Amino acid sequence: MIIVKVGGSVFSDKKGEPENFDHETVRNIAKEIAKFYPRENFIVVHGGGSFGHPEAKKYGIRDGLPEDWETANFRRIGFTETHQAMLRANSEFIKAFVREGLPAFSVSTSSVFITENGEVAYGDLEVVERLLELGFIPVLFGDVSIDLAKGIDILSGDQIITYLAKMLEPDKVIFLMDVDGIYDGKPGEGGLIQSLSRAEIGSLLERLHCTAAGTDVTGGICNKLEEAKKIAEHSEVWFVNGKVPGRLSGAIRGDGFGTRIKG
Ligand code: IP8
Repeated sequence: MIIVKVGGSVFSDKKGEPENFDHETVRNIAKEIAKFYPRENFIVVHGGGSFGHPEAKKYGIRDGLPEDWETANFRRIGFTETHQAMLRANSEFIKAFVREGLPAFSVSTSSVFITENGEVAYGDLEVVERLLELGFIPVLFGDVSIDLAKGIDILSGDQIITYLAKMLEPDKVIFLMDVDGIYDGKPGEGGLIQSLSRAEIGSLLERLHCTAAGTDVTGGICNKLEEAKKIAEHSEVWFVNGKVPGRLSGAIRGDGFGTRIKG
């Protein structure tokens, strides 16, 4: 089984118009998965990109539900609006996959996971596992979440991946990004790392100045590497460019261009 994470910046321009969607890229991703399905089972998780994040920010979802009824209700409306925005992105994914003959089935993250301060506290994977057994491709997404500490919060696609990988132990986890993989420095400055062992991640994090406080100078890569370190305990991890046709296929086959992390 292979888990594919489609980063928000792969299918959407975060700095562009709200809810812009790169149909061509997602069609290509679906076509590549269709070359391997049903020999391989897949779970797909996508991020927000230009979907969901503007609403989450506008309504202050990460600040949770306060005592004050008016503010709390403003946030409750925002919780719904943010989820609906993510459903619109998800719907485009499902349509693109179905067009390629892939039985992609939408699974709302907020109906499966409960968080505590934004971290997964509880996840019920029964439906996801049954869908896989029945030959479906479950498609989850970064979403709002019911939160034990704050009332409501956001659960990012990357955290969903870590949880799914821990529980389901897939053969591979493939992160699709808008760059060619992990660089030893900022993309364009440091060289692309094509192969990395789990043990080498710690020193790379230091070289990239990823601090314990999570300061991230390289565009989310510190967090991704931290997650990859956990996942690589049981699965092979790939970081490849999701905008370049063929790269996903290469990672699925195991001879692709990008960064491969082995345990
Ligand atoms: O792009 C965020 O998911 P991410 C989802 O994976 C929302 O961090 C609701 C903003």
